[in-house]
Amino acid sequence: MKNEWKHMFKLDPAKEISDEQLERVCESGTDAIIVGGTDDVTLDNVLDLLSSIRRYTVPCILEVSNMEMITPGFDHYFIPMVLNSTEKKWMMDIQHEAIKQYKDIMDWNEIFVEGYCILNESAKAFTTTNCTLPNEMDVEAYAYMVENVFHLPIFYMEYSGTYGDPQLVEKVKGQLEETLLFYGGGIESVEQAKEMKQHADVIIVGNSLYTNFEEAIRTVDAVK
Ligand code: 1GP
Repeated sequence: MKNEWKHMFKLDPAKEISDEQLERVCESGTDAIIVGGTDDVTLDNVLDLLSSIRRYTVPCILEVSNMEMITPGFDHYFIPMVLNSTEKKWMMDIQHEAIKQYKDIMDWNEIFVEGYCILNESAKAFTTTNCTLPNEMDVEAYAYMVENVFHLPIFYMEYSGTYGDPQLVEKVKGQLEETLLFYGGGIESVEQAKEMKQHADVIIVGNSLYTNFEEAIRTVDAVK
């Protein structure tokens, strides 16, 4: 696991970004670009975005949210297991199906499984995967399980679309020794980036690239 990672941008293949902005994202000094989203993600728009990012040297990661978007050519693949989904499908069955289809070509040096905890009830991913909102003790116990039961490399606190609770991020970090803590959601300023990075190993900045580009770019230097 790359524990020198500190900052990543997440680009949504279904959203527009200009060539000039993409260049600045890729040359920003971020540790990697994650390609991922919930709605309207297709193989075509994933391949378009991948080929644009590939003009630069920044590592590129595919976060797999449906089977149709899987393609070779990325440096790494993140596979989420949604811990607080009420449906086994999102924790186990899709991954099981993917292994059946692709295990002969899967390179486990490139693949990282994420224990995913979705903490914003309004996030599209929360409703799509039929999540329930965990309380603080639940989240801490999920983190503990990800490290000690499942031995996964990443625990991802996903607040997508809203800024989360830094005190909870701090408590969750206290549960983890080996597993890396990823925080994503609502980071729109240098101050927020710094606040979450105090506790999380890696912060992920997504939506603010599409709403306040200049400030989003500044989050890289804020945490490096
Ligand atoms: C989304 O965690 C990322 O999957 C980042 O969240 O889009 O709210 O920045 P935002």
